[in-house]
Amino acid sequence: MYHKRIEKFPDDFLFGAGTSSFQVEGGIKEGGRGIAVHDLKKPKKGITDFSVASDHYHRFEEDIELMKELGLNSYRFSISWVRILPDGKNINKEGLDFYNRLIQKLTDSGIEPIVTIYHFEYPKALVDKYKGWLSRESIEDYVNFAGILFSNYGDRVKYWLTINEQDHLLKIPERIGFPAEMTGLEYERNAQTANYNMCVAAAKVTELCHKMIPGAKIAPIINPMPAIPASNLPDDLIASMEFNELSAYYMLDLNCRGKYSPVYRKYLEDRDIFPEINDDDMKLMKDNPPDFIAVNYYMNQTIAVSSIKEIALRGKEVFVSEEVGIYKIAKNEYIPQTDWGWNICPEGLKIAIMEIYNRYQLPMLITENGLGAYDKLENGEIHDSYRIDYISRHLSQVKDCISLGFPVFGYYAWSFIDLVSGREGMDKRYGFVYVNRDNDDLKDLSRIKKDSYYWYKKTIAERGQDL
Ligand code: BGP
Repeated sequence: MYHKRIEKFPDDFLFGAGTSSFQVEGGIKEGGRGIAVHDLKKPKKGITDFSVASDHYHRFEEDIELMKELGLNSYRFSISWVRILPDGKNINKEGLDFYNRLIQKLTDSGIEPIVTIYHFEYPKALVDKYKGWLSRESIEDYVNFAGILFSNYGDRVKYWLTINEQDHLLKIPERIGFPAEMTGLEYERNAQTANYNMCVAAAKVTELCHKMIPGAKIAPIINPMPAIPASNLPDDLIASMEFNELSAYYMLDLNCRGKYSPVYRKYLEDRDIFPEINDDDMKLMKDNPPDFIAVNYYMNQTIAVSSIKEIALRGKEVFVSEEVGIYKIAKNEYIPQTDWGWNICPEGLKIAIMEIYNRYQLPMLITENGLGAYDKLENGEIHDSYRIDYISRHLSQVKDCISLGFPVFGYYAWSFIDLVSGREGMDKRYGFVYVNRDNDDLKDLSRIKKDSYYWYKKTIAERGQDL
């Protein structure tokens, strides 16, 4: 619909950027930190591990100065579970102090901290003890961890995020501590048990947050890839709707309504992977909905119906090209892709915002959005016009949504500074600030502002007037 647009973003709009602890901090053997499950994963050949990352653990003060200069009014980061509770049970004071200093520096700099409680970093000790999320004991340990954060930082942190992309997390075995050999039916059943336990844990933490921190707001984080039907065949539209249900909304239905949606329930029943659930847990979820929804958006998908008529298991890949009997991913001539084959479709962000609001009627924060690219350092400069183009077009869609009346109250580019990409190491960079290192050579780890840094600074100062 053609419509009138706001001239600038509202005064209280949060212009932010984000990171996660294991991707940015490094110092994994320092400060009494324990071992997280993914610390043990052998990186792909030629790709770095997380041991030094961007060295934020030692340079956070310098990094916050750069945030301040950029004009960020909010910063999203995660707290490493194993810095706070190295063995999953006992508090490590050094870990508490580290985040205390970080949060203090942020608030002193006028930057609103927004904390992800659990971003892909699970204590190995809890996997060894009771198989992590497969056991109900995991719920209490997560609640205990969150309670420690609320009591130590709740005076300064008012926005909390429960679990980063639970929908994707369950497809990356090493991040939840499932052995790599676990496959097939066993994997799928266990993933559903872990999913259920995480939903119960998130509901308990939502309840606790509201009890412990007056006025605090808390949300789950979803990574939707809103589907466009591959053709005008009605079955492609149905397959697109089912794709959205099975890849994203199944989780929000549990978080926001305490319900398994019909399509998701049937999917689980037909494959004999429906987890054991109980009425008290479902009531707990229903009674403790989030205050808002956090959306990580990178790409959309184009979906066609899968013509194979059979009930099949999905497997543990994050991106499957076909869910047999349901949908398959199709090409779309209108949508370009990144160097890593991720679709670039800013309109997809608008579709996600409209769909999520229409379904849940909750305010939204865009907590991740950005472009992974091979940046080149040339004569001390990084000319990343492709990133400026990507972010400005996505932010423009957010402006459009706000103009239409959708309650989006902040945008966090991924990422503030270069960090170690989950699967691609330092090759795939996302930051406004370049970190002078590569996979094999730590160089001097110095910070260099990219062209996109200056562009975002101007955009924030003008409150998005040019978008
Ligand atoms: C999101 C994660 C981030 C980040 C981002 C980019 O799913 O929440 O932690 O990794 O994706 O992904 P990648 O580094 O694989 O390009």
